[in-house]
Amino acid sequence: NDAHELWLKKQPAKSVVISSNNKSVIVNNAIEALKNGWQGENNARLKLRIVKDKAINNDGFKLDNNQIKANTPSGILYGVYELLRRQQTGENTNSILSNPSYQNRILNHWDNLDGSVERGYAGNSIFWRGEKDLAVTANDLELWKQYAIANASIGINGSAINNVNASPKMLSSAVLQRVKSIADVLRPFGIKTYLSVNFASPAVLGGLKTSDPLNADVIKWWKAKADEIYKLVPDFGGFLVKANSEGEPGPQDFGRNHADGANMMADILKPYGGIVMWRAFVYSPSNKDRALQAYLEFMPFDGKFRDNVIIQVKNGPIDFQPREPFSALFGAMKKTSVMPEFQITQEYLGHSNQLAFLAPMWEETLNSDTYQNGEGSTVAKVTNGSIYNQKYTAIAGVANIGLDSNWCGYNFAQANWYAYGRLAWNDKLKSSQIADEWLKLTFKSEKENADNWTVGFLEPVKKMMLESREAVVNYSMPLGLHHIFAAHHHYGPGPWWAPKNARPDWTPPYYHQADSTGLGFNRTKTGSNAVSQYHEPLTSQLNNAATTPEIYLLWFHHLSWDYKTKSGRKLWDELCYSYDKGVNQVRDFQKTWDKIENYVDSTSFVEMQKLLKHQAFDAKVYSDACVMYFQQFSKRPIPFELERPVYNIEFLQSIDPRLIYQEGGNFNTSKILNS
Ligand code: BDP
Repeated sequence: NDAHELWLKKQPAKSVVISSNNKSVIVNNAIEALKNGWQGENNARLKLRIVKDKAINNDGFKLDNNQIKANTPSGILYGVYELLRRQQTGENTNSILSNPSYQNRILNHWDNLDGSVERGYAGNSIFWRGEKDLAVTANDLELWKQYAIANASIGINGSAINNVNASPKMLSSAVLQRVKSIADVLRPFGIKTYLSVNFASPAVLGGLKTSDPLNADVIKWWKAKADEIYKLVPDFGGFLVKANSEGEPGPQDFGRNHADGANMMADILKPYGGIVMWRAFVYSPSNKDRALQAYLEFMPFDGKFRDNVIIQVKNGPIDFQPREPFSALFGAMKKTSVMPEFQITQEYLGHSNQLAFLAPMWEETLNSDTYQNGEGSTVAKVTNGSIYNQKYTAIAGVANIGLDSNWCGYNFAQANWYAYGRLAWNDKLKSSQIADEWLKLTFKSEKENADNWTVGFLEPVKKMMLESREAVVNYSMPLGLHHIFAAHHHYGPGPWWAPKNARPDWTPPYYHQADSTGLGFNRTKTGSNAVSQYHEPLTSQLNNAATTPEIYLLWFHHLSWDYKTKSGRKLWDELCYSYDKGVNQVRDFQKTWDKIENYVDSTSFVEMQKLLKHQAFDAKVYSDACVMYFQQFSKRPIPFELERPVYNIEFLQSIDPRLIYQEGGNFNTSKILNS
């Protein structure tokens, strides 16, 4: 099992005779994929046909009796990969019509020009090595090609290739040459290139006095820049913009608003067919509840954006926590295109040291009912164009990809890249099906006896994957808790962290509100009233603890330690039970994995065994830290039937949780802080 091959393991291919009515580079790449991977009947005849079929949308396709039909070359490419996947996983290959849920299925790379990756846990950037090292090497070209193939195989058709915290230098002519080279490699696989842009580029890079979006010179500057880009990259996708957020510049610096800023860019990109993805990730310390702010700041502009602007909204109102309710902006902006942003990289879910299969999280968000256009107005439907009339539809995932030989930091993290692409293509897919596919593509080899493999490997490992994100929630932030991670690096527990001069909305006590009376953030009508941003019946449901789904309980309510939860246990006890459950889930994962040793190569086996051991350590650290910290407020005993804490809270407060674990399960004592 060569992890670098991802889910595209080389199999000995049978021979196939292909006829095609199209000779584009994309179709040629599709033909090459077929020749390398055909698992059907030997010497089969396969037809690839570009047609005009009204049942097929965008880059969708039909698969029937050894024939693939599509309206576009990309559609043929996706049809081919669907066929190859079905051959490998043993699914039927006839009478299939498949249309993408979203037109633009984009990866956001938080890659910096210097080669580092913000929140990246898989090595440095595959795109950048520094502004002095822009020359394109043969290795670069080969790696980008492999990246493009992997994306095409799961339907991803866009890459924003630099960090949303964008350096103005990204738009320099020298850097744009490299952007062109990247785009030239991605294009033959149906992938458009996008750039994150810094709003202050006209001043910082262009030397203008201002970056005011209504200033004529500024507009001229952006226009010239767009011309330059489109000469190099004729199918350039557009701009991704983080403006007036976490210190990034934006239109508000010049007394303008989000619509002024986004529309200026949209007007410039329009003649080229480009789009602007304008992020709604905004919050400032002055407001009383961070969860309210994106909604408050963006709702007044609903209907004010050009049709080639899409507001890019993170799945939850705060920030990619292990669990959040959906952002209230979904469905509420009825006259504006809105796209979901998911995070594939595990910033808040254990980096690349913990197993967390994220499809269940995204499925949960996509299936959440916003009720904004009646029952059934799920997040998926209010963003994919099936309810509102959006000219463009899109979805973004913050990539977990780097230079590590396995691309993603650990083997199973590849499943998250895979899952994101599959869900972006088909937002109705079930996590279980995605896990099933990925496991078969990644681990199943010819020699396995199918029955044994299914019972001995596939089923238990799939179960482990499907439970893994919930386990992280349980041992870190159960019952709607959020943002109680350690500061800065966001790894491990930090519920106590609140230095005097820290921004309050960056400190965990702001979010958990633990005190002698109870725990949780009151976002009901008697609190910050975030519940009012949701549509009925959600407002009423969430306003009442008894009707709030327990997974969101402490997100919306500050409840007494004795509050009776659905299990019949008091809140304090339930909290302890949740943490304990998370720890035990990971220990069960270890047992599951140890049993499957005979089904995988030893490298994969040992890697995962080590990872789960590390995760078990981390889970216990998280659980002990939170239980003991909250116990200082609850002043109640840990239910006697549960395992006791094993670490001291003073110790846990003194360590950097990223550095304390040493391979094999020893403490790295040199990394104990204050010692
Ligand atoms: C937060 C990350 C930060 C990103 C920011 C964003 O901690 O590194 O820059 O989101 O999405 O989750 O802009």
